[in-house]
Amino acid sequence: MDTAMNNSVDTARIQTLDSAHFLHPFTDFKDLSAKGARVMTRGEGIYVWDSEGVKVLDAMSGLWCVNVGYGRRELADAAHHQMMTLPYYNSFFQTTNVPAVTLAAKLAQLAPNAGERSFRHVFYSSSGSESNDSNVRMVRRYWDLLGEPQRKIIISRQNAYHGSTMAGASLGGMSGMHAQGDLPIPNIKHIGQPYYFENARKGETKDEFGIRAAGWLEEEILALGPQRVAAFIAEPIQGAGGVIIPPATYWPEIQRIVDKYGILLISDEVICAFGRLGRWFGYEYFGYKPDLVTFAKAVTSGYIPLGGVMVGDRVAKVLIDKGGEFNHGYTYSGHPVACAVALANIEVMEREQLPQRVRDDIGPYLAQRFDDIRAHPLVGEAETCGLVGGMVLVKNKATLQRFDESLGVGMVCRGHCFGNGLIMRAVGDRMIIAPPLIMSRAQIDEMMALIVRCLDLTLADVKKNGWFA
Ligand code: PXG
Repeated sequence: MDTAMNNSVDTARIQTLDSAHFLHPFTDFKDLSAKGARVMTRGEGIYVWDSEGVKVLDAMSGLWCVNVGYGRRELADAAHHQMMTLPYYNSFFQTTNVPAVTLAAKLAQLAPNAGERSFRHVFYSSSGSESNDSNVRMVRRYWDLLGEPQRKIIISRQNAYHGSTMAGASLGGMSGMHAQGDLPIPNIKHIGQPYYFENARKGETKDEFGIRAAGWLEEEILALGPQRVAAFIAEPIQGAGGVIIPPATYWPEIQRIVDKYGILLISDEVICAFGRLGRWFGYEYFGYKPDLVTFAKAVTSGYIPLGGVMVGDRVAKVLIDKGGEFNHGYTYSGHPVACAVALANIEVMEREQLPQRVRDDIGPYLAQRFDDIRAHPLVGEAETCGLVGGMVLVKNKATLQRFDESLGVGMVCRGHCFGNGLIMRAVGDRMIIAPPLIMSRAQIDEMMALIVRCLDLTLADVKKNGWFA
């Protein structure tokens, strides 16, 4: 407890108002009303404080976004300055603004040059979901303009997350989301995910499994008819799905398949871009070449909403040269304040060399510390990549038998994190982290000690309940 940080918010009053008026995303409203939401009031570095003065190490960077950490004056100053200069102007009617242009050029410069697959253009939105809606619009327009209007189907993967709008949720492979609202919309198909721990055959190596899992894309293309397939969309590493890191063979094989059939490749980098994997973009880490790149979240380190699509030359050329007016856009496409904050955020990342730090220093250090976690009796598998990590909790370490899902062991662990000053997420029985990129080694040690404590408490619970084999 760090009461010095209590900035005297009346917790009970805020909770009452919260339950009376605020419908939270992905929340059982009645359940939350009964419990009362935790009121977060302040952030500094890698820590946040709640209204009771409790200090919490935020190992999720808010929601995969606060990559430069909390309380960065440069970002606030950039917003203030831009708000006082030009808080808003649209970019619909033959006008533009300085931050939006400067950021577009900056993003083009950050993306590695890759011939026909270079990125010189950006289409802006305010979120990852909207950006993926824009992707669907651009992909369909691209094929229409090329005289192939029958190419309508976008292939995605089960347990992918691509947002929560109608198109975003449809592209995503979350069955719980599809079950509400008659989703997916037409012309979206899902193949299996490259999750070795769950989907590999007995005796199959990771490399063999990676090739087989990528092969599901080719099977689907052939089943649908290659001339009907417009694009494949995937996250470099599935984030919300539980930090599913594909085997090294997966992405090269995916690249071979999309190239063979000439279909577009969309890399949804809402989580993996801006240093998370030790590169500016996640596709650089895996070495593939997408045609469209979705970004959001850490482009502003979450300080203000901004998203967009980096449009590679292959698509941009067709939309620009053949397209005429593109009937799509948002009030806030190229919002000057959001773009100014993004520029300040990228400046911090460059100055502090955050992608390089993740690649050469704290990423490898986190990986090393995860080796200790792997030895924990409750942990069946634990893996990191850059500054994301996931571990699966198992009933029997020797046989890797999983817990019955209905027991909610991941939620038990998350409860202990909540009570012990750590934010770590549970996705089923996978515990996942994505901490701010500014972490010191000492702070990684501090986080790992908290993780071990929470795993120990969870182990004691499952033993007490007779769930452990
Ligand atoms: N694509 C990916 C890969 C994402 O992770 C989105 C698109 C949608 O972005 P917006 O800005 O519309 O939310 C995301 C968002 C979770 C969780 O539980 C993850 C996200 C959002 C909410 C919850 O891990 N990712």
